[in-house]
Parts: sequence; C-alpha cells; structure tokens
Amino acid sequence: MVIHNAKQVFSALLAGLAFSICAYAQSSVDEAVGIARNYFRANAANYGLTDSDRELTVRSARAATKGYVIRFDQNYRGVPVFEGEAIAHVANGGVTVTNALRPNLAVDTRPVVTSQAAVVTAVRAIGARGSADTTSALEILPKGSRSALDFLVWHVKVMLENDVDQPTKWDYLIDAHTGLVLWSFNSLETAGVTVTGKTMYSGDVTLNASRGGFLYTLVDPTRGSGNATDDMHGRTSGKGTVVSSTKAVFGDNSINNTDPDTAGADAAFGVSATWDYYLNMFARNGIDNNGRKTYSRVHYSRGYDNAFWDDSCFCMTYGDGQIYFYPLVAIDITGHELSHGVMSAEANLTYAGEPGGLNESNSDIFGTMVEFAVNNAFDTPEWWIGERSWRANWVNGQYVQTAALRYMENPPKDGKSPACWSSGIGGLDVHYSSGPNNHMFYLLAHGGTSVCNGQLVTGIGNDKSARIWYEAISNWMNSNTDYHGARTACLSAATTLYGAGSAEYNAVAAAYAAINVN
Ligand SMILES: [Ca+2]
Ligand SMILES: [Ca+2]
Ligand SMILES: [Zn+2]
Repeated sequence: MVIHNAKQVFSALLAGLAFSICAYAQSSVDEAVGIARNYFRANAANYGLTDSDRELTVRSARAATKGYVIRFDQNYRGVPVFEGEAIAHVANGGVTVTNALRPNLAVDTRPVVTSQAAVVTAVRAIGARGSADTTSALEILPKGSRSALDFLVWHVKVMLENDVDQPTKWDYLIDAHTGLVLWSFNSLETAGVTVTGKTMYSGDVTLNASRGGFLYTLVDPTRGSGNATDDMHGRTSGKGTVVSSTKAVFGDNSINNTDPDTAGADAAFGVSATWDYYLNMFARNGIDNNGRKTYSRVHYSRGYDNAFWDDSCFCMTYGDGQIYFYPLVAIDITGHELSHGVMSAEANLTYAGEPGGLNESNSDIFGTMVEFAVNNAFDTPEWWIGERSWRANWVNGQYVQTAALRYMENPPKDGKSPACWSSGIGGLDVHYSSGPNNHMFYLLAHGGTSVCNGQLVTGIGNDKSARIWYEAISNWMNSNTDYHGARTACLSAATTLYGAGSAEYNAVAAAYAAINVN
C-alpha cells in the first residue's frame, strides 16, 4: 500500500514534468515559426515573394540540436509550386534560410485543359495496356533547372500494377494551358528484399528481389544492378512483363505451370547461383566481368522445347517445353546458357566445327559446376545435363532420374555424342561434338576410365579442373581453337596455375589422352 502510494505520487510528478516540458517546447516552436514568418515578411522581395504569409505554408516545425527547423512549402496564388520550398533555421532569435523558393513567378493560374484530358495524355504516353491508378493536381512548374519558363501544369501520377504492364509509377507534368507534356519521370521507388521462390526443380529457395509499394518483383538489385526475370506470356518478341507478386512468395513448386511465377523463380535462382559461382570461384563480376545487367525471359512462345542465350539482348530465354522437356529452367540449363555469355566475353569460340563443340562443352562444364556448387537437395549434382527438366524423368508427378539430354561421364549414352575425338568430328552438330571435351573434363575432375579408349585418369577435383578450364578460355584460347588447341591451352593454364610438370598438369595431359587428343 505504501509503495503503491509512492508510485502514484511519482507518476503524478512525472506527468506534470512531462506536461510542462511539452508546453514549453510547443510554445517555443510556435515562437520560432513566428520569428521565421516575420523574417520572410521583412525580406519577401529578396526571395521574389509578394505575400509571404499566403505564399508559404508550414510543412513541419521541430526543435533541433541548435534551435528550430521549419520547413515551408511555396504556393503561387494558392497553387503548389513544384520543388518550391525553404528551410528556416531559427536559433537565438536569428534566422538562416536554406533557400529553394522560386522567385518572381508569373503565370496564369486558370487551366484551359481539364484534369481528365491530362490524365488521358499521360496514360497514352506511357503506353499502358492495362488499368492504371491515377491522380492529378494543379501545380506550378517554375522556371529553373526543370523548365525554361513558369508553367501551370497538371501533375499527373500514374501507378501501374496490373497483369499486363511492367509495374511502374510515372509522374507527368502536363501544360494546363496547351496540354503538352513538359516533363515526365519514373518515380517507382524500389527496395531490395528477399522473397521465397517455390521452384519447380530446386524446392523452396531464397531469392533477392525488389519491392515497390505493395508489389514484389523478381528484380535482383544485388546482382547486375537489377537482373530481372520477365514473363513472356507465350510471346516471342519484346521483354514481356517482370514477374511480380503481391506476396513475398513466387510459385507453387509445380512443373505444370499452374502458377506462371514458378518458372520465374527457377530462372531467377539459376541466374543468382551462376552469378555467384563465377564471383566466388574466379572473382568474376557477372557474365561480361563488368557487372552488366542481364535478364531472363520465361514462358517464351508456346511449347518451345529449348532455351538460349542471346548476346544482342544480353539475355536468356526459356521455353515451357513440350516433347522432351518441362520448362527449361533447371539450374544446369541456366548455368549453361549464361556461360555462353561468359564465353562470348572470353575466348569467344566460333559456334561451328570443333570450336563450336568446345563452346558447347564450356557451357555444359560450367552448368554442371554451378549445379555442384549449389548442391541442392532436390537437384542433386551429377554429370548429366538438363535432367530435372527432362520429361521422361517425371512419372505421375514423381521424379525418377533415369535419363537426361547429355551425359558427361558417358557422352554416347545420348545416342549421338562421341566420347573420343576423331578427325571429322567438326562435322557434327556442336551439341554432339562437345562430347569428347565433356568426357575429358569429367575424367579430369572426377577421375575414372575413358569410355572410348580405356585410359585411366586420376581426378583432381571440380575446383582445380574448373580453374584450369576457366584460365584456358580466359587467357589461352581464341575463337578458332580446336580440340588440340584446347589441350595446349589447358596445359598452359595448368602450368600457370600449378606449375609445369605438376600433378594437375599431368592430369590434364592424361584427360586429353583419354579422349585421343595428344
Ligand atoms: Ca541434378
Ligand atoms: Ca545436371
Ligand atoms: Zn548451348
């Protein structure tokens, strides 16, 4: 009881104290606002104002470390002035101003064009196909860095968040006298976030994405300053629309496209994994080693049974598959396609003949290395290509891995690819003439017996093998390198990295000998 009373008294004291501080502070803020207003009244002409009490409204006023800070917004005959503002710092009865007021405005504030007409102009200019949320208000666009003259404008804001448009937020400043667009800017503010990707082939994964307003988008601000994943909706041209969701979850883990975002989640995961593999292994900054932004296009065309990299758009494209494949967004396929971009930036092996086969092999090598690096529980690493997307492995929705597109440990298993080099191999399709180099790399990394000439190779592991191959394509091969040139390049690479006559050097020689390249 005694304690209770004491508490009550103490609380009352505190409350009284708090009240007196507040009252004191409030009156001082008001006083500071009054000082600032007096200042502007006395100096209106210096700021190009005619009636500062009417032309300046207080946006905020607060006590600061030293004195008070009052923010004023400017209007002209009651119309807000775009970016017209001033900050008054009041201390010890004096005023200093951070001035962004727009002086000596002169413009007719009666609009000729209607607000509705201005909105129509803005929406048309953006080219929005779906519905748009819009607001419109009269403002003064003052003479200065944004404009050569003072204009009365409709400031139209357009927010697009629908199924067919790229989510975006535009500001349009439209002359309220003539209806002309004076200036526009995209003002979507996005923040980096992580979301859950419920992928087809790799289970639930964490993805770096963006958030603008209530919308999450598969735009990764942490890699390539915004690598994006776009949904083509079955079309074959353009960029489609960025994969977006109102929830921080993308996809439903189904291979049947019941949720179109699922393929996007796989593609985004594959790009981030490949990007990180090159960074972690070789300190490579993205596909071109210069951090250039790339993007993925999923749901390309209808029943398209392939995926491809295109240097001209610097982007990847994935079909939904039909005969051989489900959507071709498995991680080794993404690693394969992106590695074509890496190849273009390095040796740039011509996509024909033996160099073309080596180019394809480079993509199979690094697609597989990415798969090993990720070591996903659903897509366990092996030396096969495209197995998770391979239709024959999905029986009644259950995954049973029996086949794939290509097999590095046994290339002839696909019925088309040789395991050993022979003259004339350059006449094969590049996806088959890749076979011997794929087999070479498998033997170099994993070790084993050549399936074509029986030679035994002691493996040196994935990482050393990948470093040698990467060094070879980066610094020793050129666009016309053939199989024998590749052997020479890899031996040079092994010498550079591990020394002449090192175990790694000898392993490279043995691995090439195991495919009849000596
Ligand atoms: Ca696998
Ligand atoms: Ca694989
Ligand atoms: Zn390829």
